[in-house]
Amino acid sequence: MTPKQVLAGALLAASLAAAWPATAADKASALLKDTNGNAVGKIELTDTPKGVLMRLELTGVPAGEHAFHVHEIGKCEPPDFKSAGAHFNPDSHKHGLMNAQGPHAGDMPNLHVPEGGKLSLEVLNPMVTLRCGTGVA
Ligand SMILES: [Cu+2]
Ligand SMILES: [Zn+2]
Repeated sequence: MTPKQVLAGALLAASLAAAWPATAADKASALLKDTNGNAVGKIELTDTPKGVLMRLELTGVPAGEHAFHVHEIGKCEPPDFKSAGAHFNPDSHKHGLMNAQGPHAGDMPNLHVPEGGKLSLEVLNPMVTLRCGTGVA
């Protein structure tokens, strides 16, 4: 991954690191930081009957296209966030939403951050859940 991709991917991993302990309810949220420890927004996760709805508010993120994934380990250590591990992939699929043998459950559409570095968006990932012990097809 390029540094930019690592940034966005790690954003979610960071959020999950903070979110997992609070998953008794059907919501979780976290503040997001970049690799330098600067605050760059927040994410709110809501469990729905069809997957996890993610409301993302980014500020001060470099403009351009960023990959966005759920990673397998809820732990985000700078400077490279490799502690987050690979993409969440409990079913041993291949990477990519367009891959015939894919996708990873953690694969999601790329984020397109405009000039100014602010982005608000909601995305539903139908392949993950906040509930422990309940698989999602
Ligand atoms: Cu990633
Ligand atoms: Zn992947």
